[in-house]
Amino acid sequence: MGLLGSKQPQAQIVMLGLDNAGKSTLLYKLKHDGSVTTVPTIGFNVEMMDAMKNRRNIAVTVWDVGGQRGMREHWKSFHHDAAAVVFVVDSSDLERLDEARRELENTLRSEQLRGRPLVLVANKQDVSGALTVTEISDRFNLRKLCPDRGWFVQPCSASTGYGVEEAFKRVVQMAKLPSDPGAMKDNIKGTVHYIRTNSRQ
Ligand SMILES: Nc1nc2c(ncn2[C@@H]2O[C@H](COP(=O)(O)OP(=O)(O)OP(=O)(O)O)[C@@H](O)[C@H]2O)c(=O)[nH]1
Ligand SMILES: [Mg+2]
Repeated sequence: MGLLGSKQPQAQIVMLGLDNAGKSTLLYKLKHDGSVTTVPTIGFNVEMMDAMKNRRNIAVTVWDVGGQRGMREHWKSFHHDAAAVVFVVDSSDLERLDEARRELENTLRSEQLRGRPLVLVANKQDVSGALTVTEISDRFNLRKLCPDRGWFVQPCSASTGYGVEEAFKRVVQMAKLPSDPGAMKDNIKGTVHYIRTNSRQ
């Protein structure tokens, strides 16, 4: 049966992070299991994949959005309907960790992403001197940053493939599908908030 005619659940995953973090490399490693030469993403890449969640086959759409400074104002256009957020960090780029943290903080402030789980991918673990998962969690202060959403930090090397499948499985496992009670509650809350805010104007 084709996708349109089926009741197959869908999950939209939005993948964000600074330029050069390794998002596109990760996407294509996951999709094609090959090494690819990437160029900085202007706009976005999108891929669809099948996955299992709660013993059901689901269709996952992964949006890989360019991370250059000029692209970041467009990130919010991809928040709508996201079942989970993947934020990719270059764990070896110590100079830009604060910049990455600030962008993650901005992203998580989004009303549309309220309650959506976060998988922070600590990428480039193959580079010597890369921060460990514990160091990344501390530097991003994730415990404080994510009081009201599930979060997980996945060590990864998009180049070698280390942690790539695990990252995807984790995202799928944590993603909130529209049929999840938690997601429904968040949707309802979001809608009520929207109506209240707009009826005051
Ligand atoms: N050593 C190493 N290099 C990586 C890894 N992942 C990505 N890279 C390299 O990092 C550079 C940037 O990778 P991209 O995947 O294009 O980065 P991006 O996050 O998509 O960047 P934008 O599209 O500009 O947002 C490329 O030269 C990749 O080969 C990794 O795990 N280890
Ligand atoms: Mg890219």
